[in-house]
Amino acid sequence: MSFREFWRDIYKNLYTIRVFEKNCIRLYRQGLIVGYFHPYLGEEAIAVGACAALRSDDYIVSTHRGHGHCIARGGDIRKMLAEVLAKEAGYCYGLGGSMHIADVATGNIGANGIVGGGIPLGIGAGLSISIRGTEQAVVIFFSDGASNNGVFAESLNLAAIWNLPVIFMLENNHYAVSTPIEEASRTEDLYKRAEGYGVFATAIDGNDVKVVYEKTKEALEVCRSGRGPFLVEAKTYRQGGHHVNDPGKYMPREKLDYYMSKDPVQTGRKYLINEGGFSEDEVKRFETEIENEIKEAVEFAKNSPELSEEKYFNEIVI
Ligand SMILES: Cc1ncc(C[n+]2csc(CCOP(=O)(O)OP(=O)(O)O)c2C)c(N)n1
Ligand SMILES: [Mg+2]
Repeated sequence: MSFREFWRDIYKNLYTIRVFEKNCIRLYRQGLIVGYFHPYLGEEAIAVGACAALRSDDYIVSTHRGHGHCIARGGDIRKMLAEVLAKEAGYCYGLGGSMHIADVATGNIGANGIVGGGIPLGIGAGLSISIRGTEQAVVIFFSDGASNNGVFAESLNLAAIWNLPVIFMLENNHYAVSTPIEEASRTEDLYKRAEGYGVFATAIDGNDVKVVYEKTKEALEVCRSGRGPFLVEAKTYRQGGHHVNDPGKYMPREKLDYYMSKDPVQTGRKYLINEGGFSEDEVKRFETEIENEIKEAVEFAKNSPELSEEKYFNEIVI
């Protein structure tokens, strides 16, 4: 793959996530999305960088903030939007919504409404790989709040003693809802927790897609050679509140400004130009193409039917 193609794919995913989330926020405001909706705005580089390093037969485990992971792994935008809008054409016939999208075709074990609940699922996938003796790997995405859950410690230890090919991708966005990390942990450097379990660990700039890609590649080599697991703490920040109805007023302006100045999509855009050789005009055309693709998917989802009662009772419940 040429540099041009590589950066094209990377930017396509970064920009798709950005536009997807903004469209969904608009749909939510129009009253077309029910339930919770947790935007991935500001964290795009982690999903995109990590997934770009993976093989097609690897697995990922997602979270309640999961659209970015699903898109970066090659999920179907139409099926995602239909799911979010509770339509039959969605990943789960519209019965799961935003927080329950899984995609077997792309090795996406699934989003999860239970904070920390995905971590042991990733350990199970890692154990399965180890028993089958393949060179696959798993990336478990989770955030700082989940790392204060007991299941994180147990999972880390099991992965360590079983040498599982698992990357713990800790998306440290510094908040669990409105609780800042400094109130929930004595150290803000959460990667240090892994060292106590004998697990390789490091912290990186989670807003720089190139850094995330390169570190994930390195961690994957460790995992595939039987020396895993590996914990990567990707430092980042939400560009907004915890969910779509949270204005996030408690987030300090200067910290938000700092992370906004390191916007992951803008950073990726610079790489596309400087390393991918795209001209400004080409990028703009590319962005319009992506926007149109999402607009078309939104229309598809809006015009799709809801799950019928007949299908529900005759094919799904039974
Ligand atoms: C076991 C459990 N406890 C509490 C909640 C309510 N809840 C939903 S999201 C969230 C915060 C999670 O924070 P973090 O793991 O840092 O993820 P982030 O939202 O930052 O991506 C909480 C407490 C839940 N869904 N599951
Ligand atoms: Mg968090």
